[in-house]
Amino acid sequence: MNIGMTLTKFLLEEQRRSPDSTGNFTALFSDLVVAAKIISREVNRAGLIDILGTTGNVNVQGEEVQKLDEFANETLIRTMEHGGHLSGMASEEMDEIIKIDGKYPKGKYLLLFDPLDGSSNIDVNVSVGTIFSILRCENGCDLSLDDFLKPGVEQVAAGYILYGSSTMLVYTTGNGVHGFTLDPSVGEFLLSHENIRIPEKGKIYSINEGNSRHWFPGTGLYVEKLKANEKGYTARYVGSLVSDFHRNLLKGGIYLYPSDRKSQKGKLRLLYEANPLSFIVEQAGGRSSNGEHRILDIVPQELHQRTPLIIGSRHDVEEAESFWKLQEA
Ligand code: AHM
Ligand code: MG
Repeated sequence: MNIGMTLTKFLLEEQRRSPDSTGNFTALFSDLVVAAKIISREVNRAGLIDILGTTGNVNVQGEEVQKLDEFANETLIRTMEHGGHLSGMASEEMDEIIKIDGKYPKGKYLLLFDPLDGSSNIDVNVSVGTIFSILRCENGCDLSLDDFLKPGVEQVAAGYILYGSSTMLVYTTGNGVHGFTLDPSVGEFLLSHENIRIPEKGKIYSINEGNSRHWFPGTGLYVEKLKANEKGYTARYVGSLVSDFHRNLLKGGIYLYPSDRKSQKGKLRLLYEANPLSFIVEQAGGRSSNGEHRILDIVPQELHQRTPLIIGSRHDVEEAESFWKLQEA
């Protein structure tokens, strides 16, 4: 382990390797780290302060908004709007895009995020996370919805913060995947997982089997095949995508949230969940698909678009895809 390598230092070194870099991106990341630390602090005090439970509101996805969801959303917006590095943001919790208006200077990037993924786990002390995706802002930053509707291949960075047994930040800028662990005693993210590679094949599968009565045939056949495998797959499903993804990234495995008869378009959001995690998994040597197409090639039609997601170790995802031709509506 590279003792004392903070995230800021690591980013500066990356910046120095790219001669055209202006430092804007590093500064944007520093703001993001501040937001992550604030959210982490609040998540860690949940139960001690009045932050558990619902706000009584329903979000654009039709889901109940948790107080911590709202706190994380507000923290990200308030921390990121000042810096002058962004022209706009989009959040899973907000109906519309957020434009940086006259109050603060505009920058050349767009930030898209799921402020607190795994909402159903908040009240029961199970790991949750923040997922983010960064796009370059074209058109001189005269912002419109279309600037956000870019395929995942156009992301310049993506990552997540996992509020687990420790708080970790994992990210990619297209030069591999790196993980940092928050050391609460020094208040810094320190390099703990350099150049993460996902095993080519895993032994873990993660899917909500409670939905099996709604599944299309291919999903059921695939899961049965895993169970019959003599080498023995094991099921692990936290129900927080970030946690399930992170475990499978480190240990190898596959996560599936397919479309089914109940959710014809899948459940997860393309721009806030599937794209950033797909960028990471590919950078780590893994694969990601909606069953028919590479996730990163999908051209979004709407901000809150949902997608089926099959993501993880390369061989496992390829095998799952071979079952998808058996799906039927
Ligand atoms: P959220 O962003 O509102 O928390 O929803 C996404 C979550 C994922 O974290 C998780 O993998 C999935 O939804 C679980 O869904 P289900 O409870 O249907 O299995
Ligand atoms: Mg989510």
